[in-house]
Amino acid sequence: MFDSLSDKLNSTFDRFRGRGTLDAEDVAEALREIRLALLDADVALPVVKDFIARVRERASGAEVMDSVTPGQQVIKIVNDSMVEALGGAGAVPLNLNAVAPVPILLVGLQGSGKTTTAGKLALRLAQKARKKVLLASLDTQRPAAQDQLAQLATRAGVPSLPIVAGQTPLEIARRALDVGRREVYDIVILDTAGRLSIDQALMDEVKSVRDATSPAETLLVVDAMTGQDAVNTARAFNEALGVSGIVLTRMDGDARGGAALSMRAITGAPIKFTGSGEKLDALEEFHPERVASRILGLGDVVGLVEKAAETLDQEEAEALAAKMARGKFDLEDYRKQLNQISKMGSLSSIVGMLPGMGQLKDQLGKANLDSSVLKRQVAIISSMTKTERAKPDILKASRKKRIAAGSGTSVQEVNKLLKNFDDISDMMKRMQKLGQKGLMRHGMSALMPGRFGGAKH
Ligand SMILES: Nc1nc2c(ncn2[C@@H]2O[C@H](COP(=O)(O)OP(=O)(O)OP(=O)(O)O)[C@@H](O)[C@H]2O)c(=O)[nH]1
Ligand SMILES: [Mg+2]
Repeated sequence: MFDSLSDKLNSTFDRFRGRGTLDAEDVAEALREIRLALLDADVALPVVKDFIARVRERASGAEVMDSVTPGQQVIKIVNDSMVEALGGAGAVPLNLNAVAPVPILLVGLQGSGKTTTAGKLALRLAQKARKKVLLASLDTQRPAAQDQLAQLATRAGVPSLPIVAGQTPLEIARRALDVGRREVYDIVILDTAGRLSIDQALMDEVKSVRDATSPAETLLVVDAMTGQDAVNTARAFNEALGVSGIVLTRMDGDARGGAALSMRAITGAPIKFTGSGEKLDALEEFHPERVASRILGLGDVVGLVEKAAETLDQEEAEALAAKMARGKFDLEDYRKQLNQISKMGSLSSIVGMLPGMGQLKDQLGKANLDSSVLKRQVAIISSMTKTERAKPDILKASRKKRIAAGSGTSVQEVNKLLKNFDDISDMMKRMQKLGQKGLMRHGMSALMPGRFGGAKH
């Protein structure tokens, strides 16, 4: 599906990959090539423009890390931007938070794959999620449409609503929910009729069904092979109806992939599933990061840059730990530590590297330093002069007032930060004195000043 796009991007990246230096001209050239590749893959023009602008902005602002080449770094930026365009990290699951039987409504143009998708979803929900699913066809347009769904239901091993000749779609929908309630189904999947093009009659019919059933999901089924048209269809349905998610079918075909890339940006609705064949098990959750790595074929580089970023953090943390262990630890170090901690989302990163500090780590973890507190502390230190950071002893009332004002905090908060810092410095000094042997003999309790030793803090 994404083969051609993938090939083109890769030949651009190949030239890039090993380069030691990159100037603005190189990046501009690469962006031109990426732009052409995306347009050629049928990605909608505004989406391409946004994408390129985003990559350009990030590439110009990015700090280059030592252990990766600038080319690799740009490739990583392209990857991240692509993940975003596809909807951000992680699949968006079906929303089933509603009173059972939860109605799921499938809409879309003729032949887009609604009925097949209904069968696929029923199979998935019955087998993987162990739900009791009822399939109902509201398609009174095409002769034998209801039979088609009944047969799919049999293949999926899921019951379907008995066919009553002459009922309108709305009547069938109501009956489906009645049966769903009476027979205690978890989910009722409603398959609607398609039209050759978006017309008022189709929209009115679907709207009346939607209003009568209040579906938890209104899934738009679109054929990825229709390229730019798929996006226009999605936009029209979304404007008329409001869709909660998109199922992109025929991803197994030789479509150029643009629809997948444009869909989220144009409609705002997440792609929830993709269909990749006629068989009932050919339905996949849509994971933007996996799709991006399929398109870019860059798993290696992305992993490498992520690792480098981690190592950078790791190296900084180790340098800090060494300083702490030597008892040389000033407010500047403390600020770095706070930054590290807020980046890693855990308090224990640095302390955890010191030998035998597991217990303290736990206690620190419990001290409720949430990220806003961390940010305020960093702001306070940032408002100090270099000298003040190195020699906190000189911080008297007037300086504290200035720092509080500069960081948008209070003198009280400045004092609290200094107290925290003192406690940590104290702990460092104790550790110094005890040395490794003392630590083993006395255990962690020898280290604990009031703040970290007691249950309260
Ligand atoms: N290759 C491939 N074929 C698919 C996929 N999904 C559906 N089809 C085929 O596309 C054709 C039309 O699918 P349907 O599910 O009947 O489409 P529909 O939207 O219900 O069509 P109408 O009810 O007529 O509007 C069938 O032959 C399906 O087997 C897919 O993901 N890949
Ligand atoms: Mg159908």
